[in-house]
Amino acid sequence: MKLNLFLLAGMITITGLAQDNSHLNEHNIATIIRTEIPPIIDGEMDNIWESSSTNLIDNIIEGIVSDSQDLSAKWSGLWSDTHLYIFVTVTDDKKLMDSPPEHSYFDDQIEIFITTDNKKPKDYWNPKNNNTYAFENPRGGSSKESHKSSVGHIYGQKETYTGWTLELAIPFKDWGINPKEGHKIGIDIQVNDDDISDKKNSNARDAKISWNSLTDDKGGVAFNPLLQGTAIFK
Ligand SMILES: [Ca+2]
Ligand SMILES: [Ca+2]
Ligand SMILES: [Ca+2]
Ligand SMILES: [Ca+2]
Repeated sequence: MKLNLFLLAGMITITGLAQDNSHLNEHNIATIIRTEIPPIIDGEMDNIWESSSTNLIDNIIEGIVSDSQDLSAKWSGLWSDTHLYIFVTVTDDKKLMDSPPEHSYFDDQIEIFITTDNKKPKDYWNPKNNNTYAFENPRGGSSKESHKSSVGHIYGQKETYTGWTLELAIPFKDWGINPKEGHKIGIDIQVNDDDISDKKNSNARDAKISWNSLTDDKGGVAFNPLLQGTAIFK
């Protein structure tokens, strides 16, 4: 599957000076708990999610976030023999989707980057890599995999009073692996926030937060998988 160049373009932040900020990465470690009961993929938190651990998406890597109502988020993971499940809860005061679908990264959107074996290859987008995945999940739009072919993940979203949620099921058969306890993946989850209409700020998002990356320079985690944290299956 060819690269989604639109997504790539959107993930690039023009920064003037090219700096190597990979040393700034703090490498968070998340725990993904095994579940025998699959969650219902509908954007609502099933009881089974109560057994998962919560990871705060709290690094501001672009723009200004005025408070937690403006933009804050957290994610949890579960795994079974067949799937990785991810739940993201976003708090966002103004829900805005005013950019064309191919530029949905300029709206309210969740981006997920995964290295299936935690090896985090330097050339993340090299088509020869079969261990790298990227997803974009615009609020109210179609969640899609932007890197690597797949028979498809399934997802559910829900609007909440304070923001929105995303619930995702990714089949391991797409990754060609049968993970066991102790398996590690590289992962970062980021949330874009658009609050000001494009007519006023010329087609740009207003802020971006991440779980692990501390920078969006040079395209951030989209081009440097070393900016991913690590999640361990338990
Ligand atoms: Ca659910
Ligand atoms: Ca906001
Ligand atoms: Ca927009
Ligand atoms: Ca928003």
